Amino acid sequence: MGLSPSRECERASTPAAVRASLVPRRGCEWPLATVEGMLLRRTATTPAATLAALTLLLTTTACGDDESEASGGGMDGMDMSGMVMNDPDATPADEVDGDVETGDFTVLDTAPPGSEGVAGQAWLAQNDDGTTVTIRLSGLAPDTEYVSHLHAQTCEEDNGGPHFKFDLEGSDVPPNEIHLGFTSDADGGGEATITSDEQVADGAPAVVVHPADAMDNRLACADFS
Ligand SMILES: [Cu+2]
Repeated sequence: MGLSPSRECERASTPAAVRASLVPRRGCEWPLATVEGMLLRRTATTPAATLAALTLLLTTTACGDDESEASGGGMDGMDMSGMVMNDPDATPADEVDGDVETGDFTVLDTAPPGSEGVAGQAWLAQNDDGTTVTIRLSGLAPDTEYVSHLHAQTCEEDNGGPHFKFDLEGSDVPPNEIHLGFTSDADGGGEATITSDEQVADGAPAVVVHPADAMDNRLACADFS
């Protein structure tokens, strides 16, 4: 566990491929210690060559080839298109007067190494005013951006499946989807609330949290019930 880049990434992440490529690849993140070990073993050539390879490696970024998680991180509480993903002035879902469902976050098998301590809760509230979603987490990396979406399947079904959409044929950004974004505090805690003036009804059984810089990485999931 912990080492599960895609097959394409595995090929591209061999030391030879890393050294051969001058183009930083998205989609290929190995724990640095592992790659460093491979490089040191296999390139007992010159310290300078090893250093150059490691420097190149450090410029590569985390996985990003999953079409379903195309929207990026961006500023705290916003996605890249400037959509608001956190409304600190909204009444949190657990305090909304209406039909409130809740669930506990479970760390997914796709989470990055070091995520074992992530925990938290999510709430989905619906009433005549629409939908409110609140998430609260702990055990995250400190001072790090995270993005979360309502998903259309349960955590057990394909780690939440695709994003929930009000209009299945519509866009993959708010307001057609419900996104939440936040930056964790220095202690690894984080919270976000977002509202929609439409009800999701029973179309959004789960919420999934992703690191904002690796949106295809599903870190934690909570089922509403
Ligand atoms: Cu998601």
